[in-house]
Amino acid sequence: MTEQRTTPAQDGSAPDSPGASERPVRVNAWNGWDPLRHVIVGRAEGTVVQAPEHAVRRDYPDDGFPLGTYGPMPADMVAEADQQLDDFADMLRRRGIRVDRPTPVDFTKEVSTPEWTHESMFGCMPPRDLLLTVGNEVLEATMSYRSRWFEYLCYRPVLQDLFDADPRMRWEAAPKPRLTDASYKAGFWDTYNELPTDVQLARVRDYDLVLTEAEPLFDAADVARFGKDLFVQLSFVTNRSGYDWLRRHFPDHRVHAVTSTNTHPLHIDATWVPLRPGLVLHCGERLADAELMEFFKLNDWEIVEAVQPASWDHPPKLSFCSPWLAGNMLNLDANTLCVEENEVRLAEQLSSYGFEIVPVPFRAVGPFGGGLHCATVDIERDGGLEDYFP
Ligand code: ABU
Repeated sequence: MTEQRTTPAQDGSAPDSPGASERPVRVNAWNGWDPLRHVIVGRAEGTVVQAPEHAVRRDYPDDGFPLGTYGPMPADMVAEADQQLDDFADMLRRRGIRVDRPTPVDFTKEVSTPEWTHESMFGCMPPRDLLLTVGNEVLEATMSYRSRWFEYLCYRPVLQDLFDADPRMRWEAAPKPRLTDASYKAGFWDTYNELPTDVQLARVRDYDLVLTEAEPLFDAADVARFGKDLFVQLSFVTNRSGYDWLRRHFPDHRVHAVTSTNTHPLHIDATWVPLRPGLVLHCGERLADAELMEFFKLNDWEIVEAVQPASWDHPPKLSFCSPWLAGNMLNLDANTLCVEENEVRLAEQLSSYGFEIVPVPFRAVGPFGGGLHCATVDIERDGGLEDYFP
């Protein structure tokens, strides 16, 4: 029998609406657009600019963290981001959506495995990087940064609750990676950013980036779910072996490896964004593979090129996301999209396709790793497994 959870939120925020808390917990999500019933929303609390590591280069000379330095994000930025995250969570609750939140740990702590030690963790944003829901399964991704190796701990209380409440839930974790020096190309970041764009793009196309193929590595946010088809972007955090692991792990799906003309590929969810059956948003600056475009066109999907983001001229401090984060939206259903409130042009563009737009103040969350899609993980959406590319 499915247990009912009716406990109010423990964090002072609004409790789940009566409708949400009376429904049995049910892990079920096959795509990004079916009606949303239950979601995880991340937290900014405790986030640090992580200690230097092979996988990633953080260099914010104008914002107090020049190359090689690390430490807690400024308290005012954390407070503003957490306010926006809490307000967003409350808005979702008011719409009858059940909301869970992660439990931060001390991210300033040194962490280690028997094979390495790292001076810091990172945070518990964005949850979309770590968790992938496919049907009744929630899969913990490998991740590829040492600073994010232990991030799963922040989500274990929520995952344990889901597991206890839904007897159908499959709780999976991809093989914990070793992340020894063998997983990274030595000196990659010493030269990559200075290379001409055409050389960078050739390396993206040939998948010659920072990760080696020593072991499977992927972030969940490199996977876009379109029912029976999963599109996995090869990126700075997802290697071919990670794609291959996903392909074998989901034998009943068609799992596709994709790249785009993005010199700094990091998560697919601002590049190739499912909107509803038959409609996908594409970041025109990052041209998708010809085969990917063809696959969608042959199946009569319309590919909409996103307008230039409003955040183009105002990159936030300490942010490692591009302005294309504008396209990182959350569907409440196939007709309703949460869009960052400043992205008015994008909202207008999507309204013209018939979407109801819910504007959400979220710019302060960007420096913590993402937009409205990154900051969430869908746990339950209505609907079942469909083939949109028959
Ligand atoms: N997951 C966020 C992607 C951000 C970007 O494409 O810039």
